[in-house]
Amino acid sequence: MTANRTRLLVAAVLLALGLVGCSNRTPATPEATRTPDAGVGEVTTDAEGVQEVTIETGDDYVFTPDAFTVAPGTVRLTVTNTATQLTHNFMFTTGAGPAEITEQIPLLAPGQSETIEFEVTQPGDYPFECTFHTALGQVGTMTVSGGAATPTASG
Ligand SMILES: [Cu+2]
Repeated sequence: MTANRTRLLVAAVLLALGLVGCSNRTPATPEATRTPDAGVGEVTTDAEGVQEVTIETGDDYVFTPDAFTVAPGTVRLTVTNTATQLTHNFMFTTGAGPAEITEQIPLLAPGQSETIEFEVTQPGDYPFECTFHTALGQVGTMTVSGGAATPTASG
């Protein structure tokens, strides 16, 4: 009796998490449950030509924004975890982009912010993910455009 109830409960939880059930259904795109800070997702270029962009994640399974575009060159990417509960990470999906980007943020605790810097040369789409929550849809894409970066700020 108790075991049956437990099994039922486990099945219900798994169903709720979408881990079982119809597997050929396209998962719903998650939506951020928070408002991003000003300037988040905006790509700016400093005097040295370094492109800077900040993306956020929080107590949900979404990168905000989940897509941004940079030009070939140096990218300084900051990922801020505004969560009070959830730990995330950030890495480019292995073997998925036109070229490998090995820089990553292995662990981003609630309230933490980390910056990585890397070079991109080959245009195309570079998928990234939080490997803790890939199954929950916490993925995104950095697009490298064909042109060179133009400075948007001086200093
Ligand atoms: Cu995550």
